[in-house]
Amino acid sequence: MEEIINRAPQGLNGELSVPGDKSISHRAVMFSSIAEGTSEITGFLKGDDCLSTIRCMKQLGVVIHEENDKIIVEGRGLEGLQEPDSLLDVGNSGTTIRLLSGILATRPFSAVLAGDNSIAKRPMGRVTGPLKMMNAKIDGRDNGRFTPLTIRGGNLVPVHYHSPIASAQVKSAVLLAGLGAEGKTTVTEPYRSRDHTERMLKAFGAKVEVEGTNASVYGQPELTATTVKVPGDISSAAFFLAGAAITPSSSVRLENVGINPTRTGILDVLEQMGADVTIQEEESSGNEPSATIEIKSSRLKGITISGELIPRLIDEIPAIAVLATQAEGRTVIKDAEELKVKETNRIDTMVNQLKKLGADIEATSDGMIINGPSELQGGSADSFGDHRIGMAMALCGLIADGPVTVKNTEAVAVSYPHFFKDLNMLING
Ligand code: SPQ
Repeated sequence: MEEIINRAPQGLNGELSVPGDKSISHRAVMFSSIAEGTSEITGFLKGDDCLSTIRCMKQLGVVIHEENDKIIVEGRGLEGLQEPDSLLDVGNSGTTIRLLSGILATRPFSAVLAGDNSIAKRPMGRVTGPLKMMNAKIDGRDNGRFTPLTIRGGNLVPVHYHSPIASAQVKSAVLLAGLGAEGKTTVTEPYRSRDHTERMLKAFGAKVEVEGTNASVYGQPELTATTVKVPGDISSAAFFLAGAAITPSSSVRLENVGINPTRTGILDVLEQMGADVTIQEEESSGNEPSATIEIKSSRLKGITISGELIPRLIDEIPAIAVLATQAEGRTVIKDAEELKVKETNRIDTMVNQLKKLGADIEATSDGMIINGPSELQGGSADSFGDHRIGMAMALCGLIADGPVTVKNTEAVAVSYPHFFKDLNMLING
């Protein structure tokens, strides 16, 4: 599939609720499955990745169905999961395979996990390494570093794992495995990564402690069913925030956007670049805060983005790269090597794609340098099967001097199935 995006002379205008948060939706289904009793999930993201999680949990014997827009999960408790009789296919979803590996490490049966071509290239040793330290038996290509993974778990010992990277998937896999070990399991990270696992495990009744960059769980808790309200995904909202900021005459209002502080780096960046943003926090319901965010187009200036900010906006960097092409001066993104191991190498992909449309952008060993503002040209771009690249490149069409054709747009269904419909709605104001 391909989409053609034309210049938007009237800007982006209107209001919108973006779909549910992907990270929270995955966790809601997994944690409901390993809790006792029936949980209800509202606002669940029906994107391809989260549907992969539902499919895998069903293969493990969990009954999951939809009722009036709610996802109902009949939890079996951790011990109630069953050995799957076929391969667990995670599709394109890194979160599914890495978090599920942590859960499966607790179970004394065998399961095989694999996904698509992109998953086959993504590093799994970061998760299988610490899980093996906990006693799980894991094999896979290159000694368990790549898919397909075979996991036989049980009899785990707790660990204090010092992760070399700030990764919520690594942290979550180890903490979930820690649920099956007797005693306290701790993960220490160089910087704090998104904390949805810690917040949600608490809501299901686990004993969780967080102190600075340490997160701990106590093993063998009784997890009890609950209700999860999933807010809108700030990573999806980021495309409209960036689009409105760079397209003259824009004014967009986004409702019910999750503003968990471990995810709001994009808001810090917009503010530092001088964007016209208003954030009105909503009354809290559940464990995750949300807000209405309004943004208008404005003059932007280049900034440096690095250090602890990076894990708080890692998935927004494709959108930020587009934003930076329209900011006055130099934007430097560093400490972002992790971008190389996402659905694509997001440093190389964004740099090559934006260069083709006339941006002044260079890749560095750990990020990119963008000089702006530059007049983008119409032309063709490709998602290369990466949802965030497809959506970021679509934004270029809004301001380029000719239409931008984005190829392989079916990938956006991973996190935002009706992205182009919503984008067109705002273009037509
Ligand atoms: O699930 P997947 O494929 O890894 O998705 C991505 C994305 O862009 O949607 C990354 F490619 O988000 C990750 C994110 O980068 C989702 C996530 C989570 O839900 O825990 C954590 C981040 O990854 P990591 O490797 O830093 O833990």
